[in-house]
Amino acid sequence: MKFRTSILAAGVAAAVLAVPASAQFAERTIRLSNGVAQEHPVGNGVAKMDQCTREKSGGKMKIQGFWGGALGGDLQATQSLRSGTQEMVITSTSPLIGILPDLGVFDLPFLFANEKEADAVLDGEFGKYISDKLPAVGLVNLAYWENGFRNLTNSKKPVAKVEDMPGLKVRVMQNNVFLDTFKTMGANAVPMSFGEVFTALETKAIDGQENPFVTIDTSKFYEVQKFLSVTRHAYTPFMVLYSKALWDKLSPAEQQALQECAIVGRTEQRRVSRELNDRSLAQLKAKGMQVNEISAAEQKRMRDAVKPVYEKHQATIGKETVDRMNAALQKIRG
Ligand code: KDG
Repeated sequence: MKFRTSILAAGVAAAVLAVPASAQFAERTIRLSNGVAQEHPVGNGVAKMDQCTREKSGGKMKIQGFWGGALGGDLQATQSLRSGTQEMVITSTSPLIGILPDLGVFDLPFLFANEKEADAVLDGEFGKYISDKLPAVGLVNLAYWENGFRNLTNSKKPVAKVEDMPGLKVRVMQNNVFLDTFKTMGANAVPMSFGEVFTALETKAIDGQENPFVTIDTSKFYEVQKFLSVTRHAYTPFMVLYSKALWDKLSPAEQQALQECAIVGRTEQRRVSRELNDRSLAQLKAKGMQVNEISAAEQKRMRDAVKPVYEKHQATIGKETVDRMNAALQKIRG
């Protein structure tokens, strides 16, 4: 009996292998949206991922990018995935906390000290722990890419210490942790989708916003912002999300190709993001922005000021998720 089973298994394996790779792939154009401009490093990552899927599928599987929120903001596009009307979105985790509250852990102020820590947590057990929660809400996370460390810009004054925050109307992502972080520092925090930010800054409906240098540069916020304070107050990941409903209709070969190519895209996107980070800062200075660092002493005072945000949001994020994040960071820091 055992002999016959192994013969059967070998037969199935041979049959699968006998199917030419191109036959395991259907002709597909996968619609992928993002809220930033194509010039952002996300564009480099998507180009690499598209090249990879075309190679693996014999040209049958293509990725078509839609930029600048053309298919809706992060939350709206993600809801399209959940309803099965769009295949992919690359989105910040922050606007999705209404779908999965655990994602709020990434918004806790001053959580990561550097990119090395962020990569280790996101690409390790903790990142998988969060990704494993997503199929239940209709999403599949193929990889974490880099949005990056966030810095404050505004049109009114330099911000060198926490006492400089009161009086500033600052746009934040639609997320209660960010809202509380900036309220706790004394700013008037205004939640708003990314697509509305430039016009709101231009019309002075808001004084400031906060994003990584690369986003400030590629979204041309320097045209409507005078002051840039290097606060590095949070590190935001991107998630490369696929609609679970549409994912389940893919062949194992198509799923494997997309999974592998999202990782290939991640390597490229993070590389370009970190390469551009310094160049974007230089570009922002050249475009006339007045840039100030925050001294270590003043950064510590900001950290101390926002500690209550951790206590306040542990319950909504989930104690297990916060404990697992803290354990992951302690393991990395030794
Ligand atoms: O899709 C990415 C953007 O829409 C957005 O997430 C960028 O960090 C961002 C923000 O401030 O909304």
